[in-house]
Amino acid sequence: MRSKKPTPAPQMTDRLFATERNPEDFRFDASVARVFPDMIRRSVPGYTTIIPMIEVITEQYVQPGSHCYDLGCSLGASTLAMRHGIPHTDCTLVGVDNSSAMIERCEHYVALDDHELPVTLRCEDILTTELSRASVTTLNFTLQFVPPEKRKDLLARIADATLPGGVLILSEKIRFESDSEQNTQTQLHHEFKRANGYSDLEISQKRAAIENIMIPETLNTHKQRLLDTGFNQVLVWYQCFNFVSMLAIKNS
Ligand code: GEK
Repeated sequence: MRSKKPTPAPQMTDRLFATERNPEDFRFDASVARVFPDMIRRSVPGYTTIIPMIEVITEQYVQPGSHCYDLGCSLGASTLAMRHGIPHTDCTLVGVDNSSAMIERCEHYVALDDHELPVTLRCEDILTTELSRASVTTLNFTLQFVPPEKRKDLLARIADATLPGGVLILSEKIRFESDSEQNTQTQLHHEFKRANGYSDLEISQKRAAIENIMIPETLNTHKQRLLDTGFNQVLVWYQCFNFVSMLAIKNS
């Protein structure tokens, strides 16, 4: 008898901040995991472009017999993009997230996907998860949730684990050196959210909930730290408003 494929989870609309709520820090719990695909698509400009490009970049840099990591994999959108970009059957693909609600749902999405490369999911902290022989590592909007003082050590660990010719795909919300550009780009981001159906109350409550746990840095800070920690070249391959994706390359 053929094993029964799981059915897709229904797509839930993000209404988490639609009504007035007590101020408390945002957490990646079950209520967030349930609406996450809708939340990230309507909140992050470029997300729906970045995900398929992660497949393209992975295909370009993956090396036979290497390990690929998606750090902060959430429900596995970036993990599955990487999976489809890996043509070698001797590679391993590992998704890591410290939210058990995310990992439980991610297992479901991975099972629904039809690619044959196995995916290992770890419910672990990316600051301590084991990394080695990496050709492609992805931090797709995850580093921004790591306390700033811990970011350098994490990036140094990733660079150390990266093989010659390997890469890190780093997507982040950034802030700008100039107050005027910061204000304009923030305004445009909020317009993007309004155009996607979020109300002013939802925008302001979400902003208050994440301001202590999501700390954006400037593009220069990111680039310099990637160079300082062991990558040799850093380029921006995508930007929309205050959302950027970089490619950090280690020399072969
Ligand atoms: C995507 N990459 O769909 N250790 C492990 N996981 C962490 C840590 C940590 N220290 N800190 C945060 N996370 C995904 C989207 S979401 C981005 C990534 C967003 C996890 C957290 O639990 C969450 O699932 C993810 O990083 C960030 O392409 O919500 O804007």
